[in-house]
Amino acid sequence: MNIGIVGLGYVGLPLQVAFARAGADVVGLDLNESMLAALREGKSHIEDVADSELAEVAEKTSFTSDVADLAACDAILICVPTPLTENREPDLRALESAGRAIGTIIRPGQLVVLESTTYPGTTRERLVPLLEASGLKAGSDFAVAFSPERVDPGRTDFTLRTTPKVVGGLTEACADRAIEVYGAVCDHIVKVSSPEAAEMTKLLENIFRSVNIALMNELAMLADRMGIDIWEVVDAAATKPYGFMRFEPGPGMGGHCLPVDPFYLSWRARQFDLSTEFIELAGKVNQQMPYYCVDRIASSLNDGAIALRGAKVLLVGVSYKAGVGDIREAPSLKIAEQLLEAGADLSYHDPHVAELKDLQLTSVPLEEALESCDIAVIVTVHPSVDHQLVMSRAPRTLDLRGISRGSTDGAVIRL
Ligand code: SAJ
Repeated sequence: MNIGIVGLGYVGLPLQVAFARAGADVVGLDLNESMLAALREGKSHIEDVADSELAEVAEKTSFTSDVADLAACDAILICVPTPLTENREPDLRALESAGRAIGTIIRPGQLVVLESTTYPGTTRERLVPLLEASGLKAGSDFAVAFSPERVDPGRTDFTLRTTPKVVGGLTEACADRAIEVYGAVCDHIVKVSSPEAAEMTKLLENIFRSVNIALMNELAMLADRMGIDIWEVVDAAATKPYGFMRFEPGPGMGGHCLPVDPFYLSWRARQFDLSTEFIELAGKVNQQMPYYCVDRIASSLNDGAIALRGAKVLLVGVSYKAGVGDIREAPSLKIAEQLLEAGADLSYHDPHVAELKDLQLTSVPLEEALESCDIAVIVTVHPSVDHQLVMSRAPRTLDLRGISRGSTDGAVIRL
C-alpha cells in the first residue's frame, strides 16, 4: 500500500511512522523545506516521534514538497492546521491549498481523507470541489472521507492503534475504503454515516471538554469567594462512581485544540441561525482565567504588603499542559504579559520550555530562583519538577493546579 500524508506536524508525522511500521510506503508532504531536510537526515521535530523511530522506518518513508510525488499513492491523508483567523473565524487556507494541490494529481481509484479538525460540511463543501476540479467525480471516480485525529501529545496509555478511529465516508464505498486503509494502523474503527457526522463527533469531544473546564473555572472563582476549597470539593465529587467526570479548574485553557475547535462550530451554527451560547460562554470564562489568576497573585502579594510592581514573581511550568513543551495558547503567556505590564520582575522555570522568545525570557534554574522570589506561581505541573521544594523554599506559593491540595501551610495559597 502507498500512503501520502499532507502536513507533517503532531498528527501527520506519527501517522506516517505508523503506516510505515505497518508495511506501507509513505510519502510525507510539507511546505517547510528545512523540516523536510531534517527529516531526511532522520531528525524529528515532534516530541512524540523519536529520531530512532524515524530510523526504523527510513526504508519506507520519504519526504517531499512536491505534490506530484503523491500521484502514485493509494490514499492521501490531509493533516494540515486549521486555526482561527484574527477575528476568530475558521482559517481553511492550508486545507484549501492542500485540496487544490491534490486536485492537480488525483487519479481514479484514489482515496482522500481529511483528518484536520473542522466544522461539519467542510469535507463536502470545501474540499470535494477542489478535488473535482480535476474533472473526476468524488464518490465514483475517487473516494473521500473525514476521519478526525485523536492525537493527544505526550499520552502513552492510548496510542493511534488503541484509540478508536471514527470514519465518515462521502458514500458507503468511500467509508469502506477508508476503513480498509486505517485498519492497517488502528484496531477499532467506528463508522458513522457521513463526513458531517465525523466532523461533528470531533467537535463534540473537544467542546465537551471546553464547557466542563469552564464550569470548573467558574466554580473555582465562586468557591474562593465562599471560602470553600474547590479542590476538596472536586475530589469529593469524583468519588461518585457514576454520572460524574472529573475536570479541574486551572489558569485557563491552552493548547491548539480546545481554544480553537469550539469556535469552528459556533461560526458554522450562525449560518443555521443558532447561537451556541454554551460554547461562547465557555470561551469567555476560560479566556478570563489568566486575568483572574493575576488578580490572585496581586492579592497574595498584598497580604504580605508587597506591591505587584517590582515584585519578583516566579512562574513554575509555562507550557499549556503537563509533560509537554508546547506553549500554544498557554495561559501562562497571558499571565506573564499581564504581570510584565504591571511592572513585576518576572522569571520562569520550565524544563520543557527553554525560552519564551516573545517575552525575551529564558527558563531559570529553580533553586536559586526560589531563594530570591517574592512569590512562586505553579501554573503547569510537570512530573519532573519538585513542587514540594517550590512550596518549602518560596516565601509564598500560589498553586493554580491543586497540587498542594490538603496542605495547611499558610504560605501556600490555592486557586
Ligand atoms: N485543562 C484544565 N482542566 C481540565 C483539563 C484540561 O484546565 O480538567 C486545561 C489544560 O491545562 C490545557 C487545556 O485545558 O491547558 C487543554 O487540555 P486537554 O487535556 O484537553 O489537552 P489537549 O488540548 O491536548 O486536548 C487533547 C485533545 N485531543 C485531541 O484533540 C485529539 C482532547 O480531545 C483530549 O481529550 C485531550 O487531549 C486529553 O484527554 O488529554
